Amino acid sequence: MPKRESRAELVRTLETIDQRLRWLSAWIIHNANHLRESRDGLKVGGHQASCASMTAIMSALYFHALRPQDKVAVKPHAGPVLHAIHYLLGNQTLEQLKAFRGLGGAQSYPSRTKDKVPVDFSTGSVGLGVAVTAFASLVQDYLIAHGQMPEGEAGRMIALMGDAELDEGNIYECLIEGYKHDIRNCWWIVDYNRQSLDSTTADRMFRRFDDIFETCGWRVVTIKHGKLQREVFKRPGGKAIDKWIDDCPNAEYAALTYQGGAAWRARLCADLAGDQAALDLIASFDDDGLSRLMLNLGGHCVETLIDAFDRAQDDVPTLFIAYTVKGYGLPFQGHKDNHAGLMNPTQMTDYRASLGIVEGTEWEPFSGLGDNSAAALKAFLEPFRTKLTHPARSAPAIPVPDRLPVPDGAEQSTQAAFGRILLDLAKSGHPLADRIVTTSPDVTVSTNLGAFVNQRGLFRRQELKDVFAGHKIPSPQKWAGHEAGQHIELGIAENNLFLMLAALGLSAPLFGERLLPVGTVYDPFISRGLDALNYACYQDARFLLVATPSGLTLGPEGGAHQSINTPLIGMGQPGLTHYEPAFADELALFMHRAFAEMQAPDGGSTYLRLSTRVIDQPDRSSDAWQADALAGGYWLRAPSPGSRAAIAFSGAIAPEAIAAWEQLVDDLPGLGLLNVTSPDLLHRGWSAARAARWQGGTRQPSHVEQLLAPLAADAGIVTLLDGSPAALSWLGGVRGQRISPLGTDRFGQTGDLPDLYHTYRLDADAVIEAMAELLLP
Ligand SMILES: Cc1ncc(C[n+]2csc(CCOP(=O)(O)OP(=O)(O)O)c2C)c(N)n1
Ligand SMILES: [Mg+2]
Repeated sequence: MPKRESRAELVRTLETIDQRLRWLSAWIIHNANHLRESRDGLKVGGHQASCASMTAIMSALYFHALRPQDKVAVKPHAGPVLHAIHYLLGNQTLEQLKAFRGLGGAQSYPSRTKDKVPVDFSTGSVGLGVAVTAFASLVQDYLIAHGQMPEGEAGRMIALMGDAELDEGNIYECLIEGYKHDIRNCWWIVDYNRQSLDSTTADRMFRRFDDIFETCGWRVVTIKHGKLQREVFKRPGGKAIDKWIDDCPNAEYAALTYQGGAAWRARLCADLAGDQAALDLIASFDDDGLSRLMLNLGGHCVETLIDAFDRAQDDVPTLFIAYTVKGYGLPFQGHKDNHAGLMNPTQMTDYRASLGIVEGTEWEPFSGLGDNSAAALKAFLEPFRTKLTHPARSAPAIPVPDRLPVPDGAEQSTQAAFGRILLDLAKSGHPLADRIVTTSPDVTVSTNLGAFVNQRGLFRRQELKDVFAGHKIPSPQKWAGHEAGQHIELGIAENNLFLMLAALGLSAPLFGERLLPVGTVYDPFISRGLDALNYACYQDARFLLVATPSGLTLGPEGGAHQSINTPLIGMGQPGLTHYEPAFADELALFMHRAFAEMQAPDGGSTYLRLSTRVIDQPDRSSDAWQADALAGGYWLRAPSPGSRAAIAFSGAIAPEAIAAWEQLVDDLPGLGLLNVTSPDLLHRGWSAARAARWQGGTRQPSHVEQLLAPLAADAGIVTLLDGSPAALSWLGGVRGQRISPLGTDRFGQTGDLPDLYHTYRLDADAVIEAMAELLLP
């Protein structure tokens, strides 16, 4: 802890930084909106008010409390403040700031992959950036427990968050899960400006957050008043002002903040009319002084902030509620509509002048400070250049075996085969198995992960005995929890699954240790966590998602559990390669690829759509099919050159496609049977090949073009999958061949497979009818 005088100096420096950050963030946004040429007439945007609300908090955090090993998720709308910090440090270029929100420039919201300054967690979709820090702290504990990171290197996972983010349900799902796992080393710092996008937030909630977080094992530190307010409250009449502030509704406080000193005086004098001491105290301030007093909330007082941070130096998860004013210090402070508000050029000129910044020197980091102050500030900032710019971590790749053995069995389901492949890996003792971390939102058993967990155990920081095993009660699941366990058990909350996968999948860049996350979920419930899945992919987290069971093929459990549009999700999600294997050997191949892709510099994550349906496995005469299968599709029965017809199918509905082929082939000699293992890869390859031509590359035919090339130009293709027909119907556009797409676009229902396939036109008869319609005149 610094000495008293140096602490006073520190406070002054942090105040200067606060002021610089507020100015620079406002200027970055102003430049983009008012000075940079607009070619499209669109508002560029940016959030000056949201930035101003947080600059003191960020000054106190980044230039006092933060340690090199800590990681931060920055409130999306405070992105410009982060850029301003790195600009002050000399780590961000003027060019990037001038291009804020432009192509290749500083991003509107902090982005791990696109920004040129270090960003630990991307943010943008409110709530997710907050919750991912809790999961990152769990990942850190996992690494420590597995001896992959020394305890002494543990950092704090910190979220700088807006108060409206507390309305997102995913926050509470994560709190509950965090409590179960006894998370630590996590700080959430709320910019409690009591304003969201639309309005001021509900007064009734403010005490409830304490209850909710404390119930979940968090320490809650409320930073309500700044030093000036606390001092004034001690003067005669001060208690009445303190109480008045406590009782004042959020909206009233915000409106008075906007109106300024005279309005504060009128209102306080009216409300405290009977209290002479309070009136005298109010009268001792001029209007500006009174306004300054009323706005001296804890979140704008760096001294109060650093004191609060200094007092929380243990590993208890902590929620700091820092009271702030949205738009603090700017003309629209407190105005309920200020979220997307921009200062106009005149206001900006006044603001610049108030800081002593000479016109034309707006971008100079220390402009307006005076030589001595500027030199002192530069010297203060110097050590932070390296401290706040930890180099990107990398981790050596974990070797992947040459192949993953295919489970035995003439009849198998892809789901059971998945469990078997993981079990075999667990038993093999291959180094890959030691880095796998599995996780599932309460569907571990029903997605066939159980056997892996039997082998490798549940991850628990404190040992957890298997009570049933202790009582010698027979059960196939023998799940003891211990530090070496490799399965992270989650409650039913699919959002948490994807945030867990995001955090695990960033283990290499965040902590320099590679983990290979495998998450399982029922296929329809991917939708429940879709934004979190997108969020994980957006920041290039690497994982394997196994979704099963899927489609109508689930059978009797019925419509609420039968996924329909997930193949389209798989096709539409960047950063995620989707495969729908029909057979166990395909699955082994795709899992093998997934573990390699997860670790490749330009790789990505994988989504496998599996099924519980047990089907006949093909006799393979060679491995020749594999390269095509990995590329998205292969001919299970090759068409003869010039063939007039083909059937293209995906996944566990293979037996219907094969049966239709067998019934049709005599009438249609040369009929092809195409197994589309990844509509996603086929489509992407096709699009990329077309784009290459216009991007100056050479036009190589894509895999799907090559696959369809043997068919006659006017061939008919019937497509079949247990999901949205649109996932395959586009095949007709590749060479202009005619298509009849079969699939489901209605909700499912209970039934056995013959009934369901018949009702939804997914059986061999439907294929034959569709083919007849295509080919007969
Ligand atoms: C999931 C999601 N929904 C909606 C939005 C649009 N949005 C952006 S900011 C915001 C409110 C922000 O309020 P708060 O978190 O209090 O931040 P402040 O700007 O007040 O600091 C909303 C609704 C979003 N970014 N993400
Ligand atoms: Mg807010």
